[in-house]
Amino acid sequence: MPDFTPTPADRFTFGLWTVGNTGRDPFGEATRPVLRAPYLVEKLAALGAYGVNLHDNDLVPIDATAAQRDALVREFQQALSDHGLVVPMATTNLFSDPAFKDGAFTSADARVRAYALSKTMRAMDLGAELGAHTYVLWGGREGTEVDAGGKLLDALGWFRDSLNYLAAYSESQGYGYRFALEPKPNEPRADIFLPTVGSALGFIATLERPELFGVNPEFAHETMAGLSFPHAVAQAIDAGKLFHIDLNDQKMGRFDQDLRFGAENPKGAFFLVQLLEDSGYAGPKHFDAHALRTEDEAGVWAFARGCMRTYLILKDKVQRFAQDAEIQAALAAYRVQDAELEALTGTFTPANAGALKAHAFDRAALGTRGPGLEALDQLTMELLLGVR
Ligand code: XLS
Ligand code: MG
Ligand code: MG
Repeated sequence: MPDFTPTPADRFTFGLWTVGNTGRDPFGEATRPVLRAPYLVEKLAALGAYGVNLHDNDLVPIDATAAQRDALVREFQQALSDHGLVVPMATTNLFSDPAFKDGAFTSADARVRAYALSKTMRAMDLGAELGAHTYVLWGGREGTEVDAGGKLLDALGWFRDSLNYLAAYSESQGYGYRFALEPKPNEPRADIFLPTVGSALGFIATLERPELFGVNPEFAHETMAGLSFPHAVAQAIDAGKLFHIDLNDQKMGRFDQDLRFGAENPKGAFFLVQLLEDSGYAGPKHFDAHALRTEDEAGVWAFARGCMRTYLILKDKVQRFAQDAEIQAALAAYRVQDAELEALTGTFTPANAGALKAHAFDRAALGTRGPGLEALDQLTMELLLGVR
């Protein structure tokens, strides 16, 4: 039995804001004290994590002086090098400050849009200084509660202009960032722009440098929209756009919970891990989640260890699934091949189309065949429940 202890080779990352979460929610104050960034680095390294990610203001307070900023960055870099952690991803806090209450890149106020660009460029400088190559853009305040302002089309245009600007800045500085748009349907805004992975993929195609942009899908976000996370991730992989991933869990139809990975929907988590492993996703596996508000610091580390262990346990299940003869036989039986018809459907030619239209299909037989999904799914469940 493997012991499921993570190592940096597993490429697990956490945000400073995740293990540093103090338990504050819209109805209650913090339940845990603030833990400083160097301490979080030390603890994550001891647990076997690979890296740590951050928003600019997770490390540097928004009103810090240049000297304070430099001292905090130096201290953080020292902790990273002492404990062997890297910073693969950075992002900007464009949601906490009241200046962004009606949007950052999509604010109707040109001064706010300009401030958002300026703040993001400075946060990109910080990320580059720390070695990040992925830049996440989560538009938490890019949205509306009411559409009386009539800015829907303009907002998309302002958003596009900002992303084009930031990509050009990255290139001009030689940062080489790959940008990952993170969709979310709602919270904190009632309706956030680019609410799903599909919306973000469509928008990327309209940018000046689409090759620099991909997505950062989050389990909780697609689930909040009532959508399947594995389906969203599959579409991102298919488009060559899975630049990063935020792993956590979520009850459908609830407030944004950021639960421990696999805590609520282990079967969905299994199919997600299978997708990532089988498709050869090589990026970091980032846990964008936090310990329950009920927990003390011990609970925070139990949470972090739990995220990584669950991933490794599911990865082991993925291997067992691939080696299970009965499951593989059921999978093989599920797919029906037909060389003659596949020769006609592979490529359009007038001759193939003509032959296909003339072919006599046994429609009744197609409709009566049982594909065996009940048995296959039960085998999967038994494997997940540990009896195979
Ligand atoms: C919020 C988002 C946020 C982003 C980074 O729901 O998940 O944490 O990942 O700004
Ligand atoms: Mg989230
Ligand atoms: Mg996230």
